[in-house]
Amino acid sequence: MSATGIGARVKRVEDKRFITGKGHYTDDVNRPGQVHAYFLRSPHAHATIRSIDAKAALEMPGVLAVLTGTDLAADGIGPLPCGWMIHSKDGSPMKTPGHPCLAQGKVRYVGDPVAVIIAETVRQARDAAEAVSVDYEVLPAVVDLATAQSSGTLVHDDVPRNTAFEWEIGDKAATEAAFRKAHHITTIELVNNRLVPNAMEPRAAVGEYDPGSDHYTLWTTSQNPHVARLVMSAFLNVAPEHKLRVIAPDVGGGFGSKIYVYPEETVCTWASKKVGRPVKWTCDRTEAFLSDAHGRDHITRAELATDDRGRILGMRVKTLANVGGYMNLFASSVPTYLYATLLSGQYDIPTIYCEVDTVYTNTTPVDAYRGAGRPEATFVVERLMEVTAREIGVDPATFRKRNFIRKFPHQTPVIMAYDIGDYHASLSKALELADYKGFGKRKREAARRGKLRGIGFSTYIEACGIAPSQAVGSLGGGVGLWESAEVRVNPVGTVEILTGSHSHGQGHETTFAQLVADRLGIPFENVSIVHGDTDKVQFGMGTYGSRSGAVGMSAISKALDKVIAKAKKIAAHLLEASEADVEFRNGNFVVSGTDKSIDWTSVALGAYVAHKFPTSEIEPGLKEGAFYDPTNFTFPAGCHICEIEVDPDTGASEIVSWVAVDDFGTVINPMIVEGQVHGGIAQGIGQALLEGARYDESGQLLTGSFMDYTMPRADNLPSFKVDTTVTPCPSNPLGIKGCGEAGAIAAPAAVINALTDALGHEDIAMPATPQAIWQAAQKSVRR
Ligand code: MCN
Repeated sequence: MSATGIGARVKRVEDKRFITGKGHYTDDVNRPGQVHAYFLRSPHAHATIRSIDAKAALEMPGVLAVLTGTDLAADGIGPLPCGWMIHSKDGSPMKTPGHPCLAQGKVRYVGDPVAVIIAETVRQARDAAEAVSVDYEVLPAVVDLATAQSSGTLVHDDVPRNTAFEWEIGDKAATEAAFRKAHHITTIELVNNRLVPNAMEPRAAVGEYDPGSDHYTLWTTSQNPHVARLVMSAFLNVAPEHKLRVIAPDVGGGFGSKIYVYPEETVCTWASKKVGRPVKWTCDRTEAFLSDAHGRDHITRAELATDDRGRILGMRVKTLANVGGYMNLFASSVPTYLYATLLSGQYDIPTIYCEVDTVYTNTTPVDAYRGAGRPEATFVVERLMEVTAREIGVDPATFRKRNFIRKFPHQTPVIMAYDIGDYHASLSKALELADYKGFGKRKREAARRGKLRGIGFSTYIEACGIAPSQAVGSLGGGVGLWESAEVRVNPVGTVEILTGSHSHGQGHETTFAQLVADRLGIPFENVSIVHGDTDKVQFGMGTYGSRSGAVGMSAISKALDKVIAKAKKIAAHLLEASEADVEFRNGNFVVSGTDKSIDWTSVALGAYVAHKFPTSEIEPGLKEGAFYDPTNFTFPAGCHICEIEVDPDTGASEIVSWVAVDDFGTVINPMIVEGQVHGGIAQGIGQALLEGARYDESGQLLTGSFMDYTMPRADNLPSFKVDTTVTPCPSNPLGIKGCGEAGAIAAPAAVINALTDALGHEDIAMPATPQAIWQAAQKSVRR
């Protein structure tokens, strides 16, 4: 392995600019003549807008315009789309009333944008917003997910029971039959708490219209600028599409929350033409709490049927999923195909039946957040495994081992066909690293100090690199799931990679360059990665579902194959040898069995000088592109073990040890992968112990700032012990499985399983705050 090749711990090249304050984010973009947007948002969760009076605001200093939903409608701009069509079990299509960029007639959550004020400065726009008079008729709000379907109030008048769809997967009759045969049935009820994404950089946009060329440019904090352009150009009526250029410069984290086309960036683009000036908007943290799509928010009842030898016979799950006030772009796929299809976990479960009712409430829209459906599935499965093991009196590790899938490929009863894995290997390694055998001793020692100590497992699976396009399309996904790449070799042999993937913290500039340097045998520094600009990269599907390694890098690999094939032809002419005799090794084209060779740089130059090969047969230059559509998802899996100590007198908890053994197939950069795992675990621990969005009965977000919404900090986290096992993924040429979400998927179940173990199996909901732990500890002591 070279010092910068595949498998090397190369330091992230992008970090130099990030940690020295030299990153270039959307808020750093300032255009000549730029003005500022401020969004007036609804203070009510549910209300009819009787009228909006902007006269006074329009007369205030610096104000150029106050635009509302009526102006959007007058320009023929329709609602934001939803990208994934789900059908209910009765065959009816999901109910997706439009999501207007600025409210039309009604507001449906606190923070719903009602008007945009455009002014010379942000302050002037903000001041003017106070002078806009909106006459609301406040309506009762639907806030509680559990009762939303039976509420007398409708979030959307044309959606009965506030239910977007009632979906099912699996074989109901076979599952019922399995439960009838069961020796033991475990039943759990759980809530997967609503989370606020809180990327470090809030969303931002600068829209600019150039009347000379009739072109728009939008700088924005997007994870997938090409999809944003496609969607936005369609409903902003920008035609042809290329008259809108979308640039996502450095983006400071997304975690899924920046996949969608939101109202604000769309409005800035549209408004730039209306006011004839570039329009800038930067979200503040309070707005972000209200307007970034939230994550999770499920209520689930789940049952597991086992036989008298502790083998799983079947699983039954009923989930209520909250989508908030509107159906966001991917919101319908998250609680369905990204959730229920993973309920088999790592286990050989003969039959599963799952129903999902997806429900509107007067709350911020909910969509994908790191893991998107897969943490919710893992939480259901791994809590069921834990509770069942206790109820049937089997050690939780043994119970898992007994039910692991052993043979691959494995067809689960819920669509997914797992290609490869070795779940025994990751569990065994994790048990060793966690010194599971010594746990009893540590628990007794903790008890002597008055502490309750528990250990919890999460043997999770996830599906990344969502694919293939045809399969996803047949399930209602309105997008292709391939990725594109172009390899441009310059005459001096340096290489530019244009990729449709987007990096917003995952280190693509490093790992993608490692792949290229490794394949071409050129210095790592001679490779640069271009992404995030629709005028530079022709098209791409962007980044979500931990797909950039498996899908994005595979597209690069495919384009590299083509470049090498062409370079070989040119090299053969330069070497005056037959192409069949030329081999490409370590950056040199070598005539087999001789010492004749020519290096990469000379061939690159030769391709452009083009004197020594017939240009009628071989075109000059060296540049190739590829689209890569994988044949399957990748299925990363692993075992996380959490050990926790609880002080029963105060409810304080401390995670004292964390072991993670993950299988990400071939690892390109172990240091980056470890960083991804650390970050994901931190977010998962945040969900389990600290974070939770809460609304009051009227739909006001009570946890709307960092004073009330607790993010994990370094002192909440232990030092993680991370390791890997490797089963190379067969569905892409590099053998890569995604790693970007694994920690967030695995961690919540490991924490809660450890806590319930510490608390004498007293159930506890997330976030398990000190108060909740203290109450559970008191119950446990009384029992
Ligand atoms: N990698 C590797 N070897 C592997 C797999 C991946 O070296 N076997 C490298 C990749 O080359 C890439 C990184 O690890 O540099 C993550 O790769 P991958 O798992 O393919 O995930 P993506 O790059 O597609 O990133 C998306 C994923 C998701 S879905 C969320 S959510 C998330 C995450 O990554 N959001 C993040 N990690 C994040 N990290 C940061 N800092 N910020 C976010 O917003």
